[in-house]
Amino acid sequence: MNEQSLDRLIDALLEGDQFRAFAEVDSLRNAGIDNNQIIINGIETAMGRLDAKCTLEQFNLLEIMLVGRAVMGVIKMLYPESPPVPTRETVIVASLEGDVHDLGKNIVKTIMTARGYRVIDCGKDCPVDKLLDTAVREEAAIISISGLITSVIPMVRQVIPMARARGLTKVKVLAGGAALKQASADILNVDYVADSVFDGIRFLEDGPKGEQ
Ligand code: B12
Repeated sequence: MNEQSLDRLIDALLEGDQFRAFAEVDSLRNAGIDNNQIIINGIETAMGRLDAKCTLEQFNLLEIMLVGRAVMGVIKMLYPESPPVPTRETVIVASLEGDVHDLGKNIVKTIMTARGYRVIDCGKDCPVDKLLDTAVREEAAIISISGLITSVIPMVRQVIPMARARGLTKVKVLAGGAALKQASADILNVDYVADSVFDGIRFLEDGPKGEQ
């Protein structure tokens, strides 16, 4: 892997410099680095480093928003095509009530759509009731919850029992995002906790790790 250009992409993202980030993505792709690596080793690493700027003591909203814009610009550059006609199941994506982080959710939406899923976005700060109403109405096979703050964990635990009570007997519930991926599927009471969007898709298509 071309560590130097990945570092340059990370710097450009952290400076919120969208155009420099695009140029770095171009050179990474010319060097044969694929989209998965750019997202996991570039974008996620950059956002991990942004961590320090997201505390109560040091919090610069404008700076963080510019970084977010640069990240979503890069995602659009990596997945430019208009959505294909869906060929796979319906997935509902959301960040739950109290959680306004949506960059990860938006990446999940873009990549699952590009993969052929029919994706319905319930947005951020979404109450579990609204999530499940949408899942029933849209006949969803999968619910993808993105969680960046730990306070949503009790809500995540309620999703499967509440879904079953509404007759969604087969819906699969996936969890991901920085706060949720530190917990196990048992603790979160979900079917699978994904390390990345690619890991989540692998679970949906190949089953639990080790099963093929
Ligand atoms: C950017 C950011 C913000 C931005 C969000 C902008 C936006 N539109 O999303 C803003 C400035 C708004 C923000 C606000 C706050 N934030 Co903030 N934020 C972050 C930061 C720096 C990066 C998060 C991010 O976007 N990561 C990048 C994405 C791409 O990664 P990701 O979500 O993990 O997604 C990838 C995978 O995990 C996966 N994935 C994600 N979801 C899912 C779901 C499924 C199903 C699957 C399969 C895969 C998957 O796909 C992605 C690509 O692979 C984190 C630090 C960190 N290390 O995470 C803090 C962080 C999440 N924030 C935090 C806090 C405390 C806050 C605030 C409360 C700040 C404050 N002090 O007031 C507020 C309000 C929060 C609220 N009520 O929701 C804490 C949370 C602590 C905790 N554990 O509870 C963190 C960890 C920072 C910290 N160390 O304190 N924040």
